[in-house]
Amino acid sequence: MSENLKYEPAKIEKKWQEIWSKNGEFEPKDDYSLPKKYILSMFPYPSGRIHMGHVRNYTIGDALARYYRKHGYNVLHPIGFDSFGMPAENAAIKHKIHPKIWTYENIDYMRGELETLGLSFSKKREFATSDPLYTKFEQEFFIKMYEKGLVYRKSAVVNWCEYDQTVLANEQVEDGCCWRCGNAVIQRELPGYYLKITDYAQELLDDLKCLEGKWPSQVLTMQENWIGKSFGLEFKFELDEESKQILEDGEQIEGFGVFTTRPDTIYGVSYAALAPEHKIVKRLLDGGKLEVAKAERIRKILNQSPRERQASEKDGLFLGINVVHPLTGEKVPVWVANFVLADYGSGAVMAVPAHDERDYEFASKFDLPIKWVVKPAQGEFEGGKALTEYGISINSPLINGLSSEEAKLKIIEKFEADKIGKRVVNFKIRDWGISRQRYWGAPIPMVHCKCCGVVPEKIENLPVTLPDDVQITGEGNPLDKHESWKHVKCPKCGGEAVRETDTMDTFFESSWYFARYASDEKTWQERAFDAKSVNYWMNVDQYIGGIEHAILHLLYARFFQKALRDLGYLRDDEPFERLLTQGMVLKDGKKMSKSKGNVVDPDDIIHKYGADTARLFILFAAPPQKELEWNDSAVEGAFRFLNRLYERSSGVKRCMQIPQIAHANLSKEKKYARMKVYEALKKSNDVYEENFTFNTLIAACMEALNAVNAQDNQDVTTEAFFIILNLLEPIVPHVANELSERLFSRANFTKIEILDEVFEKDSLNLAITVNGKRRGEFEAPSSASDDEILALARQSAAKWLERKEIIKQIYVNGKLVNFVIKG
Ligand code: ANZ
Ligand code: ZN
Repeated sequence: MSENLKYEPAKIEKKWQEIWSKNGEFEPKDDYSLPKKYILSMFPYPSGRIHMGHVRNYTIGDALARYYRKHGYNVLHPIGFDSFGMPAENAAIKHKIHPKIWTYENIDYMRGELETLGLSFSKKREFATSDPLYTKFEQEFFIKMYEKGLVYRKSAVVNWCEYDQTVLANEQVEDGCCWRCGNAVIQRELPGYYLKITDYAQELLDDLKCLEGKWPSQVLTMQENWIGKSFGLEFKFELDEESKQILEDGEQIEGFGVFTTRPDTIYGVSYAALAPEHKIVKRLLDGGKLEVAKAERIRKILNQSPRERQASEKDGLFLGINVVHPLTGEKVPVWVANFVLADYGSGAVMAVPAHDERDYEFASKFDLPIKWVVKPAQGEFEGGKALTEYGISINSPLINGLSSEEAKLKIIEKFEADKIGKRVVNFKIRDWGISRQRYWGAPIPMVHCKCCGVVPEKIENLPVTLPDDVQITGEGNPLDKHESWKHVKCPKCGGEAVRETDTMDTFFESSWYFARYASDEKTWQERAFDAKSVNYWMNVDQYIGGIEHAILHLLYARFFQKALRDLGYLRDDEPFERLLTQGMVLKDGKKMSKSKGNVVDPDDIIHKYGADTARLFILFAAPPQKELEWNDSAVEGAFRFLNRLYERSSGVKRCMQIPQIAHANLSKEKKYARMKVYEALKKSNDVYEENFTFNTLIAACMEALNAVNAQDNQDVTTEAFFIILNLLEPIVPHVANELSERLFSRANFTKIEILDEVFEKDSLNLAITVNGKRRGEFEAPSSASDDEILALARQSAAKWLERKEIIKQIYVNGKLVNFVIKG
C-alpha cells in the first residue's frame, strides 16, 4: 500500500466534523419504535472558555452516546447553555459590556470549542436558558405552580448586603462579610417567593430507594441527610407562675413547644433553650426585661446567619424565667442559645447535656447540671463527653431498664395518653427561596396591584422579557430603577400596578432543561413539551456531572420532575435513571484553577495533538469517577499510540467484512494476538454499559495492538483493526472513522460475534505437588491423554521422585498432578 499514512489530526478532525455535521448524523430520529438512549452531560455555564472539567464531562457522555448509536439505538445527546447568572452582571460592571452580549458571545465561542472536540451533540436541540422562548415556559410553570399553591410569597430573614443592596446566598457570605464589597452582611427580613419543595419531602426521600445501585450511594446519602427526616415527640413546656408574670405584656404566653427525637432522655433535662428569634426572647427584649448587656449579646447573635452561628462557639444566657418539667414537676431554667435554630421544630429544645453533644458543650461552658439517664447496652461508658448512642434507660422512673427504642415509644404513648404531647415527624429540608434582586435572570411574572394585591401575569402575555436599556452598576437591582418597564397595568383590574422586579434563582432554569431537550425545536415555539416525544425520550438514561451538584441541582431537578408531573406536563417520577459523578481534574495534586495558575487549556492540547489525543488521555488516565491527575507525558503517550495505530494500518487488507480465519492452524503468536483482540471485545460491553472503566478497555486495546504488531498474518491484523476501530470509535472518533473509511469503507459496525475458539488454550499449565506440597509446574498439550500427562509430570518432577517409591499419582483435571511417595 502506497498511501501516505502520516497521522495528521488537524486535517482529519476537521474533515470528519464537517461530514458529521453535513449528514446530521447526531440528530435524534423521530421514529419512536426504535429503542432509545438519552445520554446527558450537565450543561455548561457560558463563562467564556471550556476547561478540562468540561472536556472530561463531555467526553464521557460522548463515548456513551456514540457507543449506543453504533448499537442501533436512537440516541438523544443534547447540549445547551445555563446562561443566566451573576458572572454576566459582574462582567457588565467590570468591562461595561451588556450581560446579554457577553453571554451570547461566550456561547458562540464555547460552541466552537466543543465542536473541535468532536462531540456528537444534536445541533438542532441546542438552546440557552436566557432565550426568551425558554423564559416563556419557565414563567408559565411559575404561574401554574402559584395557582396550585406550590409557589407562595412570604417574608423571611435573609443575608443582606446594605452596600450592594442585594440578598446574598449563604455561599456568598465570607466570614460575615459580602464576598464582593467586603462590607458586613446583616440579617434582614425580606419578602420573596418560595417553592414548596417541602410538600414533596417524603416522596423525594422514598424515591431515593428506586435510585439505589444506579446513583452513587454517596449522593443518595447526601440527599437523604439534606431532606433530614426524623421522628420524635413534640410537647409543651409550661412556664411557672412567676415567669408568666414576667412575660405578661400583651397576648398571654403560657409556655412553648419543643421537639425532641430522644423522648427517652426526658428525665435528663437540665435546661431548656430557645432560638434568639423565639417570640419569648422577643417579648423579653421588647419589654426591656433583660439587662442592657444581655440584650446586646442577644442582638449580636441575631445579626449572625445560621451558618455563622453554627461555626462559632456555643453561646447564650439565662433568661430569668423557668418552666416546669412535665413528668417530675421540677423547675427547669430557660436559656437562649445560638445553636438553637429558629426555623426547625419549634425553635426550642429540651436540653439533655448527658446525651447530646451540643447541649453538653453548652452545659459545660455555663456550668449547668448533667444528668445521666442512659447507660450503654454493653460495657462501660468512659465519660468526659455526651453518650449519644442508644442504650438502656436509668434514673428514669417510667422507663428504667427499657432499651432506648422502647423507652422512646413508651414516653410518646404516655404524653399522647395524657394529652400533653404528640408524635411528630420533622424534615430538615426548607422551602426553596427563588427571589434574587438581580437583572440577568428570568423575571418573576407577577404584578403588584394596589387593589388586587399580587397578581400573576396573563399566560398569553408571556414571556415577560428583560429590558435591554439598563444601567448596570452593581448597586441595587437595575429593574427596580427602570420606570417604564416596571409600571404596568394590572392583569386583573387594569389599574395602575408595578411589576415584580426580582428575577428567579438560576437553579430554576437548570431544573427542567433536560425535559425541554426531549421535544424538538418546532414544539418549543408553542409548548413547553410535546407529550409524545417527551414520554419517549424521558427519563434521562445516563446523566453525567460533577459531585458538587449532589444536593442542590439534583434535588431541585427531582422536585421539578414531580411537580411538573403533577401539573400534567411530564410522566416520570424521576428525571435521571442513572447518574455518574465524574472526579475532578487535578494538576500537581490540586484542582485546576486560574488562581492557582495550574490550568491546562483544552484549546492548547487540541491544537498540539488533536481532539482524539485529548479524549483518549482523559478516558485513559483514570476511571471517570476518580480524580484525574494531569500528566504531560501520558498525553504524549496517548498521541504516540494513535500514531502507531495509524501507521500500522498500512498492513491491513481493504475489505468489507471480517476475514474468515482458520484458528487452529495459526502459530502461537498469531493465536495470542487474536486472543488479546477478542479479550478487548469481550470487555467492551461491560465498560460502556455498566462500569465505565474506559481506561481498562483502552489498555486492552493497546495490549492487543502490541500483540498484533508482534505477528505478521494479514488476516489477523485486518480482523484486529476491524474490531479495535469499532471499540475505540466512541473514544477517538476521528481517527477511527478515518481508518475505517479507508480500510472498510466505513462498513460497520454491527455487533461483532465473540468467537470462543480464540480463548481455547493450546496447552495446559499444570502444577506439580509431592505429598501435597507444591513443587513446580509444567506445560502439557491440551490434546494430551491422562497417561501422557502423568508421563510428562514424572519427567518434570524427576528431581523430587529420584530413588523414591511412588505410591500413588493423581491427576486433578486441568489443575495439577500430585505424587504420593514414600521415604
Ligand atoms: C432532646 C435530646 C436529647 C435531643 C438527646 C437529642 C439528643 P434531628 O435528629 O436533626 O431532627 N433540636 C430540636 N429542635 C431544634 C432546633 N430548633 N435547633 C436546634 N436543635 C434542635 O434533631 C432533633 C434534635 O435536635 C432534638 O432532639 C433536639 O434535641 C434538637 F440526648 O431533644 B433533642
Ligand atoms: Zn389590580
